[in-house]
Amino acid sequence: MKAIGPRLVIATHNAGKLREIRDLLAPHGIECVGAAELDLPEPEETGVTFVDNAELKARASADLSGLPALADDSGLSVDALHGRPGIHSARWSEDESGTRDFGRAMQRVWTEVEAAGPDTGHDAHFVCALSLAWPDGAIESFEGKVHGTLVWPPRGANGFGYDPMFVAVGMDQTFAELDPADKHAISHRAAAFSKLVAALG
Ligand code: ITT
Repeated sequence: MKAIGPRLVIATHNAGKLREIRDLLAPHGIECVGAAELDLPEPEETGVTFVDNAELKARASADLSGLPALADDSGLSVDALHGRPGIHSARWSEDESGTRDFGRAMQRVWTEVEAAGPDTGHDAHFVCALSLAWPDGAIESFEGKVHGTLVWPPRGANGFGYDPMFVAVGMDQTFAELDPADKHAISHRAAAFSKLVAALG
């Protein structure tokens, strides 16, 4: 795979993701600049898969900045809801004006899981697709997952998004109760990152 340093655009406007991606890239000596710092617009997410959307975000930022760009498209996939909210995970948090509230999004997930009936269980997984795009048109994508269970009520103040209602397999604490370093050891984002780092050689 082509080199990505020394400067990489992180093609996200989500502060929680940007913090985690910076932490995960820190050991690799790459200078990261956020899309918001470069005033790059947020492209419309018209894809039907996580990889589609990660690729369109990475491509847009690489083309506009002239630098390699890394995008993350991710979400929560709930078995009882046949994989929803999935690629619509951010959209489930938005009201008509586009304001995000993950308390509302988590409540909707829980209400729909309860409505699905007692036999469907609470299994869920997070998915993360990472795409690296270069200004010359090259692009590479990697996907990671972490399996777990949904809990109610939400617990913990770390992390972001749906973290307060997700307990990974083998853990007792939600992702929002874990130290960030412990989430990074097992998360969907970390799993996608280790594939990316392996491909960098
Ligand atoms: P960008 O497109 O600008 O990167 P976004 O928040 O719109 O930001 P997505 O479309 O990929 O990004 O939405 C993913 C949503 O899934 C995100 O807003 C979170 O709520 C949720 N999500 C993803 N990773 C998560 C994680 O590690 N913990 C909790 N929730 C997560």
